[in-house]
Amino acid sequence: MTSVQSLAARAVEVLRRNDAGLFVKPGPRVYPFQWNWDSALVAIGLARVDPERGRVEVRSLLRGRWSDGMVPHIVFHLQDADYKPGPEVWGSSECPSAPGVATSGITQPPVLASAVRALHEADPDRAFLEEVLPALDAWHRWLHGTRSFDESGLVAIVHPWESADNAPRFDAALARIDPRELTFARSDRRHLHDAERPTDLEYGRYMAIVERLRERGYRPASPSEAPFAYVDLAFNSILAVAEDDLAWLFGEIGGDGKRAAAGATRLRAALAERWDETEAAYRERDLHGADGTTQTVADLFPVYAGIPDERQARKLFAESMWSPERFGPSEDAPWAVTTVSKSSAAYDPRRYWRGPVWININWFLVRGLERGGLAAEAEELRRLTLRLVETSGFAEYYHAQTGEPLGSEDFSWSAALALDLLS
Ligand code: 2M8
Repeated sequence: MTSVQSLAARAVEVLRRNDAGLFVKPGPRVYPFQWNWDSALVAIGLARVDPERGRVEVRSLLRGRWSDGMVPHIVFHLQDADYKPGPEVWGSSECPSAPGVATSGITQPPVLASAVRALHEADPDRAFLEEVLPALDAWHRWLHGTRSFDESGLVAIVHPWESADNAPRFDAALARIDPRELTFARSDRRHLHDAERPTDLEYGRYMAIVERLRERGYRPASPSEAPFAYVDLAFNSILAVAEDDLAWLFGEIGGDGKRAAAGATRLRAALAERWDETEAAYRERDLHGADGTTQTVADLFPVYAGIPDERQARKLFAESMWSPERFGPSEDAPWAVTTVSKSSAAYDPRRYWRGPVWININWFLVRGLERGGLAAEAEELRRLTLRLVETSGFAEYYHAQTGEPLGSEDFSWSAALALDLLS
C-alpha cells in the first residue's frame, strides 16, 4: 500500500467510526450531534469515496431546517448524548418556525451547496438535486433577507458560534456583552485540556447572547438589533462560493439560478471593496464597533471566493498568508496557515481558534489559491497540510510550532478534507 493509499484508508476509517447512522459526528467524544458546516465538509470528503452516504448526510442536516429557511448550526438528533450546552439551552420547540427535531437557533457558514455540487460532480443524481435545491435556495434567501444590514449584499453573523468561536476578531464585540453565570458543567472540559478551549468568561458571554436572542425567538428585527453583529469575511466568502455553486446546480436541472448568481456577484463586489493594500489583506467589520483588518485568517478568506486579482493574490500570499512573521511557515513554527498572525498580541499557538492550524481553513485556502490561478502556491499548502495529518493524525487542530495534535482526536472534517486533498 502506498502512503497515499494508507492515509486515505485511515481517513475513511475515522469517518466510519464517527458515523452515527444519520450523520457523521464531528468528533467521537466531544461533539456527539450533527453540526452544520462539519457535515457539509464531511460530505465533500464522502463525495470521493461514498457519494450515496454523502447524500444521507445532506438529507439529515436538512431535516433540521426551519420553515423560514434557516439551516441551524446544530441538529440534536440524539437526545441523550453527553454535550453541554445542549438542546435545553436553545428551547427551539418554543419557536413557531422550528422543526420537530431539537436544534440550535442560529446558523453556521453555508458550505452545504458547495458540498452538494461536489457530490453531484462525483456522482450525478438529478432526483437528489430536485429534492434539496429548494431548501438550499431558501436558506440562502433567508441569509440575505434576515442578515443583510445595508445594500452591499454582505451578511452579518449574530453569534461567534456562527463562525470561529473564540477567534480574537470577536474579542472587542464580545467585551461589550455582560457574561452570564454558567448554570451547567461544560462537557468539553471533561474531554479536553482547558488551555485548548475557550475560557469560562467567553462561555458566559456566549450564553448571554443566546439568552438575548432566545427572548426574540432568534429573530432580531435586524442584525444591528442583535447584541453581537459581525461581518465575518469567512462566512461571506463561503456564501459567495455557495451561491455560485447553487446557480451551477440549478443549471444542471434546467432550473432558474439567476437569483443565486446575482447574489454571488453582489457579494464578490462587496468583498473586493474590503481590500486593504497596506495590510495585504481584507477588512472585517464589527457592526457595533470598528472596521479594519484583524490579524486573523478571516482577513485572507476572500481568496477562497477568488476575489483578489492576480496582483493582489500574489501580494496577499507573499506578505500575509506565507509570511513567516504572520500566517506562514517559519523556522520555529513550520506548520501553516496559523489562524491568527504570529505578530498579533492575541496569538496563542494552543488555544482553539486563537492560533492553531486547522485543516478546514487550509482546505478553503488551497481551493481559493487554485481558483485564483496560484497553482504552485496551492500545491505547496496542499502538501504541507497532508504532511501535517500524516505526521500528527486527524486532529481537530494543531500546534503551529510542534505540529502537536490538539482538541478532539479523530476529527471528521480533518479526515474528510484530507481525502479531498488527496484526490
Ligand atoms: C466548535 O463549536 C462548538 C459550538 O458550536 C463547540 O465549541 O463546542 C467550532 O469549532 C465549530 O466551528 C464546529 O462546527 C463545532 C463542531 O466541530 O465545534
